[in-house]
Amino acid sequence: MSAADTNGDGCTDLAVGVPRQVVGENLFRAGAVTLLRGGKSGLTGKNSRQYDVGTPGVEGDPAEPNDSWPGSSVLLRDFTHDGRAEPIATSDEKARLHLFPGTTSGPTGTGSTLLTAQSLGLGTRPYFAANLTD
Ligand SMILES: [Ca+2]
Repeated sequence: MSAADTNGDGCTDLAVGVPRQVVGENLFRAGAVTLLRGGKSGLTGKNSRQYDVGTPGVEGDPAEPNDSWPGSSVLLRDFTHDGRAEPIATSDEKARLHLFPGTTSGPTGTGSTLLTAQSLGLGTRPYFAANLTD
């Protein structure tokens, strides 16, 4: 779980990792991240959004049964220094990180990035990205 402003409206949003979230009818243990919006009156479910392997632009195979996808851990940080925090989410079973770019309407799967120890030149590290500390 992590809290930060993801769309630059001045209100703090909350990202919640949902490990092993079932996606669709046959993706068990897929995992997801749910983003709840902060508003002038506080946290709300209005305009909340789920990010998972079925989100357009997210790398993964929605047809692969039991694919493990982020939700183990999630962190919101403004990696791009534009005033909006981007979610980065882990899938510990697959040792990978998913980074979602921010927009004025919030994070999006379009243009999301999959990072692994190998893609970062760190070799094989099976527990890479196991936990993100807020
Ligand atoms: Ca940003």
